[in-house]
Amino acid sequence: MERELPSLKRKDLICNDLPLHIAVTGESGTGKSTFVNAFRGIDNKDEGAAPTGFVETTMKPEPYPHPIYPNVTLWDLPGIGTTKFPADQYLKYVEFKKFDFFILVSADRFTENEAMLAQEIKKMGKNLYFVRSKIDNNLEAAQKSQREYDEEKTLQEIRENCIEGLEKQVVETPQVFLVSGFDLHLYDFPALQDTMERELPSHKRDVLILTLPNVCKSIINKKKEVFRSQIWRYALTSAAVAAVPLPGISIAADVGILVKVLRDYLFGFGLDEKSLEKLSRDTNIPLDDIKPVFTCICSGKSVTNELVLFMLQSGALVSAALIAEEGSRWIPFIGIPIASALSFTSIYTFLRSTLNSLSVDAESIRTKFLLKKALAFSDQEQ
Ligand SMILES: Nc1nc2c(ncn2[C@@H]2O[C@H](COP(=O)(O)OP(=O)(O)OP(=O)(O)O)[C@@H](O)[C@H]2O)c(=O)[nH]1
Ligand SMILES: [Mg+2]
Repeated sequence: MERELPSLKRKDLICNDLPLHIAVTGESGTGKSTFVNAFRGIDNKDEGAAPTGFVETTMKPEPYPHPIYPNVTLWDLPGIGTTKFPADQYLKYVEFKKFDFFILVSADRFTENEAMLAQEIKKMGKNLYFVRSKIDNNLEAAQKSQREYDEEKTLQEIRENCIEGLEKQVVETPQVFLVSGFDLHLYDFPALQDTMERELPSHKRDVLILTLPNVCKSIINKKKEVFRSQIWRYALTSAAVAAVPLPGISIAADVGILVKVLRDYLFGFGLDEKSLEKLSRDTNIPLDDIKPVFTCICSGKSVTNELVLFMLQSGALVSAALIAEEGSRWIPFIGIPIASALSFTSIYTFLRSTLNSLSVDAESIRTKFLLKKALAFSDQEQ
């Protein structure tokens, strides 16, 4: 009779499927939809993008799930001025309870209505971050009009101006972040990421971290830590399978687990085929020039059973452990615990070293291609 494998459920493999709802609100034309798209790592022109432009006004709350982590939803909300509701009714209308936090986008000073909304959101016990959008436009204008242009000074002036305006409208310690929806790498988006993550309850923090775009080194490191903290689960699942005394089954199941985990890593670090094609399009750098920077065999590839087996065989330490595991399961009584321990160790070692290489590759992409593109963009503006 055929023995069944211990079944691998989705929850064993993906540990971050708690729901996270992020509300993005602000007046018409301020760049909400552009921000929602950029946050989800997609362009305004891409399929599934929130519609943007001068005529596409956000009239009702519209959910946009993250393309890789569908448990994370960005909500594109109509501005409080568009609905003409007072702050408390507006929050009821958008069903504020379901949101984990709010982002209020403005392309200029924050209005009185928005300040009242901020107070109401605070009263409801939710966090709110002010995003001052279209900063690229302001810098371009400042450059044209100032004799001694200083980018940092200009940014600081805009920041202080927004904060002062909000404080005058009795918003206590407002957190204002200057952002360009066209290039999240620049200005205050990395600081916004850090603040959102720090202020979320701990059980949702990992969910947000994995969703955030790889715009700074600290996010790549945090993603690595989240993934690393999950490795023991996969290794334990593998050890449970290794306890099944049938030759070949343990390796087959390990490979099945590893394919799924490595795909998750590639998506998280933006090293999957689709993300790299997009990077190539955005930067005008051919894929053949991007791929040589990779240190990990699976970066930029479609992860298959064959690829994982190849990677396992290439890692001498891991493959020796796997061969020993297959042999040891035939030693009566103590054989199965030995096989389980080996399986745990081999999977643990394999995933840790692959994760390290993938995080190195993600950082290479960021510094060699994304930052260069951002710098070229700001050079062009100067
Ligand atoms: N320069 C610049 N333009 C931006 C930025 N964000 C948005 N835009 C442009 O501003 C216009 C409005 O952007 P949307 O994202 O549609 O704004 P919205 O707040 O969703 O607008 P409604 O849905 O009408 O309320 C579009 O033409 C965008 O391309 C930005 O950061 N910089
Ligand atoms: Mg919109």
